[in-house]
Amino acid sequence: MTQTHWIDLRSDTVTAPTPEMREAIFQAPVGDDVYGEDPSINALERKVAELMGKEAALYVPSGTMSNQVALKALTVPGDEVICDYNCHVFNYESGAASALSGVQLHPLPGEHGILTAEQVSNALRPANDHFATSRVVTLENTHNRAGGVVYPLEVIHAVHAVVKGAGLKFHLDGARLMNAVVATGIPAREWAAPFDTVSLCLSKGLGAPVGSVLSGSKEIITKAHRFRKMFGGGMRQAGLLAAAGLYALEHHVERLAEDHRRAQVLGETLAELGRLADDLEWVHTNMVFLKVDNAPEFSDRLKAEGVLANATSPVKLRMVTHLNFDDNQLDQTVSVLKKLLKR
Ligand code: TLP
Repeated sequence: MTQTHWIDLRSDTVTAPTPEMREAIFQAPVGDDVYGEDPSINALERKVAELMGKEAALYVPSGTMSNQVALKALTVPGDEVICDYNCHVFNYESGAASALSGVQLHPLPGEHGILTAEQVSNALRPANDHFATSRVVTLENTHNRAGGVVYPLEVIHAVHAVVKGAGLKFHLDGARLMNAVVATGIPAREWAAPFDTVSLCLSKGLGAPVGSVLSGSKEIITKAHRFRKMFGGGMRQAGLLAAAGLYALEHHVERLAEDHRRAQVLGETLAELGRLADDLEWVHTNMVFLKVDNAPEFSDRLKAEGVLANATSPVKLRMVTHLNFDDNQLDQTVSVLKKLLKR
């Protein structure tokens, strides 16, 4: 059901709904969600709250909105949000945290996207009129720009101890949290437990066309609900979309292991060619980064061979495996890489 003849490795956001998912969309009961009356959205929110071990959840149109309503609900203008300098909130959300919540981000140089408890502790601002108020620490798991890296759970616990010791709030951009679940066997609620708010995307590896879900306490989700409306994300009969998300959570989680296996093959191929941007031990889930002399030019050469991959820096490209990338396409991609990158 992909609508394209390309081998599209630009992102796991490029997938098309399967025929079965389309059937679930077709059958979905709907209502007006601004009135709280959409049964499919209500069922999705209950399911994700349960999955994450939280009191409540909120369906929103995108991962960006999910992160941003969370930050808005957890902060007041003039606050500071501590994050890794490669995280999505800092790099790819159009400056939303400053524009929409009036907060400043305090990016720290994480190694492979991972912040240590010591780094976070050293970044806390003393109570003093000169400083912004340290209010939130946000982590990303799996970490996109680090290459789909799974955050070590013990590091999360150590950061959590610092966060709570200082009376801060803790947010998780878990856009690809289910990839971490499948890669480690650690259940979602265990990953989610230390956090006040957790954002999960349905439209990445899970293969739904639209939507993310923010989970947290009833109090925070009630606030986030108001900010979703303020940000223009109050939807009506969006149960059609939520039904795809429900379907994805029921049928597309275990299969993420296939995406991880294919990413390993790409990683091994690139390592053999001396072109893997990082060591193979950092290929944890569904992403690989390759290093070349000129990434935009190499992206064009790949495209001429039928393979799409985005440059993420002047010398790096990202390849992301997903639901619409099969073993046949994997073989073709490996051949193309060997042809273009042979030493
Ligand atoms: N990531 C996209 C691009 O925006 C870079 C991608 O192709 O990977 N958190 C993380 C960790 C993400 O990777 C993304 C999307 C988001 C949040 C935002 O999700 P959307 O695109 O639904 O706003």
